[in-house]
Amino acid sequence: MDHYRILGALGSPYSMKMRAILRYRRLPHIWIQANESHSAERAQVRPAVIPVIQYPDGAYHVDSTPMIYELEARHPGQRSIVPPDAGDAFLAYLLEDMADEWATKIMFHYRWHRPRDQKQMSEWLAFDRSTGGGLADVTRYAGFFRDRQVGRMALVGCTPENAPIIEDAAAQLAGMFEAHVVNRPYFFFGSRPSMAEFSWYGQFSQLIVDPTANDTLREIAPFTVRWIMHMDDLSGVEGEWRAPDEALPAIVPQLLAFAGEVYLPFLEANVAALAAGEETFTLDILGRPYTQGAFKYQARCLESLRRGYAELPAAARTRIDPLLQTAGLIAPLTRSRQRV
Ligand SMILES: N[C@@H](CCC(=O)N[C@@H](CS)C(=O)NCC(=O)O)C(=O)O
Repeated sequence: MDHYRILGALGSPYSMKMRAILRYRRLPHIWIQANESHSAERAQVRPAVIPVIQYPDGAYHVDSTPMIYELEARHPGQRSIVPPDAGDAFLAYLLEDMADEWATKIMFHYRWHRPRDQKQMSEWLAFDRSTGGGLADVTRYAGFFRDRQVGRMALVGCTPENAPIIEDAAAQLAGMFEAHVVNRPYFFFGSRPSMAEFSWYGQFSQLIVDPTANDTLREIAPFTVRWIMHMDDLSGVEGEWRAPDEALPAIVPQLLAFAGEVYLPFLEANVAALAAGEETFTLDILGRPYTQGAFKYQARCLESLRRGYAELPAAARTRIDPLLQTAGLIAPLTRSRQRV
């Protein structure tokens, strides 16, 4: 095989993220909407999530972040999405991780909180994977899927109690993007995209489809909506990474401040709960108490971020430390590990 095969779905933020990356990197690939007929292929690899990508050598892979780094190793120098500067590479990784692990709550909340969105999206996602059987089959699967997803909401913090916090966060983040995308370049680390923008694109790609999120975003951040559409196919972009003395756009410190205020405290509260053997944890987010279930996977996120920071060459660290300091990120990135 001379191409990658993406087994994904239009309703999957991580699938859209990976497709946009393969497009930008000009790596030959085909897009396959996953359905029942791919169960055997998908079973080749764990965890059971999408996208699953079959590489040209025939092997199956999952999990977007490791796949991003594998693709970097397999195609060095070909339209890389990891900034060559180690400091910027770390910032890109942190912002990528925050979109994957925290901004996904915004996606999940808007999709499954209100009956209007539950209905539309469960039916569309059922339609996407349908292999026949007519409307009855679509409706039957939609009902099953809707119940399953709505049943998972509390686990990931998308509860009615947290809803106002998540919607406030969405508005705050949308405001940052709206001020940013009207400038050129509208990327983070120069005139070419990094892994961070693709991760935000993945989550946002859903917010411009799901009815309530779409209405809201068009109202409060119309150019962000359009930027999301641009991000989908950047195969024609020929850009440069920023020069060392070139300032970062304001959105980078703003997103870092959000990480310092919300994401890292969230990760630390999660690890503390796991260490104490507690099933749920509560912390203050944007001035209100936020409660959710503790997650092992996200304890690994905190460890990886701390390791990434610890392994930075001294010069890179010196360059980005003032930014991290202002964002309140040095302490959470350097606190000694808690056992989980
Ligand atoms: N960390 C994974 C997450 C992938 C993921 O969570 N995919 C979702 C759909 S977007 C999924 O397949 N969930 C399993 C399910 O719904 O059964 C990645 O970055 O690729």
